[in-house]
Amino acid sequence: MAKKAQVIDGTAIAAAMRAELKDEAAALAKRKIVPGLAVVLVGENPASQVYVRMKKKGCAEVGVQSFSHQLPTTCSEKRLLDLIAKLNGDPRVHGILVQLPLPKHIGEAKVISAIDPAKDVDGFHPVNVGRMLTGDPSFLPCTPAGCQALLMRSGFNPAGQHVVIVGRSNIVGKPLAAILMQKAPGADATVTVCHSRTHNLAAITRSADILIAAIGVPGFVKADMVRPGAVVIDVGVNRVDDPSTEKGYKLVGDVDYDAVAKKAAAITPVPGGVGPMTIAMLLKNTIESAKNHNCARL
Ligand code: L34
Repeated sequence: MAKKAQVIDGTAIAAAMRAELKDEAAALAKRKIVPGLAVVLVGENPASQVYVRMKKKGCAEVGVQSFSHQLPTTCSEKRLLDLIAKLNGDPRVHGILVQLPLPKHIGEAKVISAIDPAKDVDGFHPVNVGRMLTGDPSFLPCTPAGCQALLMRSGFNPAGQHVVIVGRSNIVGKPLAAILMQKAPGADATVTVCHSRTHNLAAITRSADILIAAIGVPGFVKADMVRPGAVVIDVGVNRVDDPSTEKGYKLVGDVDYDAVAKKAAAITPVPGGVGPMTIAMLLKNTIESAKNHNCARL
């Protein structure tokens, strides 16, 4: 009988991180420094509403002050850019988060570029993307940084390992490749990035020591794509209809979980895997930013 994979508990690891961050925020509070995060949500995307609520809850738990800004779907690009300019100049705000996706009529790249790179706790500003690639200090995007922290804290150091990433988005696949290939502790991996146009995908994913699914297709990674004993990180958070649940949907990852769990050495669940880590990393970046903005007082 096949052994079951170790389940990597993102909920527990993120809770441990938040406890550490709470201590850090308390130490800052003694010096009258309160880390502040502005959370900007445009429109009413139901998944975004859930994530934003969880971010604000995380702030409250660790002692980060959150400033909520909810704008209507019809809000003009100019209005959003004006808000960002105001937040850039607000000394209480150390981090600015504009939840993505934005409505179609608003230019995402333009909005991200308007955020002060020193307050860009998502690590999406081109300056921070460049610094990440060269290995200079920068805010790392929260989901990829969360994957790295999840691996390290569960004892799977990627150093020297073949990491195969399925997905090449700007918020997960590309930055994760940059982070894990870096010459640095917690990195030093050999990274392959696959995507929807990759030939012989299963042959490549089967060569992975660590397989990371971030393609946004429910159950995309099947058991025959996984090497026995591999570590599998599932970044996907997909809502699929399920009338038997109270909400009418359930969350599933990009991995065919039950089948893959019989083959992998370790696997992250959805929910309760990478998602909570994303939020913990956002809080970490915000506290880091508060320190950077107050270095003269520390
Ligand atoms: N600007 N936009 C910006 N920054 C981000 O870092 C994000 N992302 C992604 C979408 N847009 C963004 C998030 O916050 C995805 N994302 C995110 C955050 C948290 C969770 C999932 C995605 C999460 O905590 N998921 C829970 C389940 C939540 C539920 O019940 O729906 C989990 O356990 O996976």
